[in-house]
Amino acid sequence: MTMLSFEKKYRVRGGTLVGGDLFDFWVGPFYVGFFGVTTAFFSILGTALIFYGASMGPTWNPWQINIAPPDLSWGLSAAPLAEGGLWQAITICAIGAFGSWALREVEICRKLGMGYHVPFAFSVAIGAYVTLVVIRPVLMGAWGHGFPYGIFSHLDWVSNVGYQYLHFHYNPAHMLAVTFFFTTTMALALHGSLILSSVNPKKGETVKTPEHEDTYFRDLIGYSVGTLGIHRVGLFLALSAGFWSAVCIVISGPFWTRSWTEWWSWWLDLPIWS
Ligand code: UQ2
Repeated sequence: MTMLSFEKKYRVRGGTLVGGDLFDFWVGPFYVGFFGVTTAFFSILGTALIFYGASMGPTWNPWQINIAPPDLSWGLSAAPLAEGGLWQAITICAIGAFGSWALREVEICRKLGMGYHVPFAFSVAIGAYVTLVVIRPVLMGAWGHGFPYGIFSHLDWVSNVGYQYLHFHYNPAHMLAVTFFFTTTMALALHGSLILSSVNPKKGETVKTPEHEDTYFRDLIGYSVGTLGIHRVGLFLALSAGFWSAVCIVISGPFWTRSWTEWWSWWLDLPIWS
């Protein structure tokens, strides 16, 4: 089916979660929907608030602009705009925009009769962000535990929080997260290179079949996970990276306050050594 006749077939009303037919239309290539409107609302408002926050600060240098969360002394209350309230409003806008985007993805899945894998995957990323700026700060009793919005300032935050636990690389959930990030890049490198090696031949050569891809890995390591399987592996690896990232930061503070190197003393404390 050509793209144009396919579009005619699927660009029909229905599948919306809220609003019925109200926003059930396209603008150029983009589906709008109720959540397209809320995405635009939250992202425009949030971006405007970031510019407002930057205008109150000492610099327009994009690397140095910083919008900080409230001081810890504000606890979990609403702070004045200039004292972290902007950070709170921007966080609400960010969650509103990310959530709206995910729900717009769901509506598009429903229109097309597809699975919800893409919005599910995006939700894991949203979950990691929400863990950083809502769940962990709430568990620790202050919005001031959220990370600041700024290129260098958020890097400083990561470094400082890491050193608070002496050696963050000893955090077992951090170890899992890092391992999944690296394995994700390896799997994508294997998959991307394998696909290009078979379906992007040089001039005059023919495109190879999936059997070539299977056989390549059977010859090399005695096993092929398969053309569908590699995408399952890839999704699992990528979602695991995000999931364990969220776990590794949410346990730091709420469930473990000392050095992460010290956590491993459970091993030395095993009764079998005595
Ligand atoms: C594969 C396959 C693909 C692939 C890749 C493999 C034909 C086009 C990359 C090889 C992958 C394996 C053996 C599993 C890797 C596992 C981890 C945890 C990295 O067999 O089928 O499809 O792209």
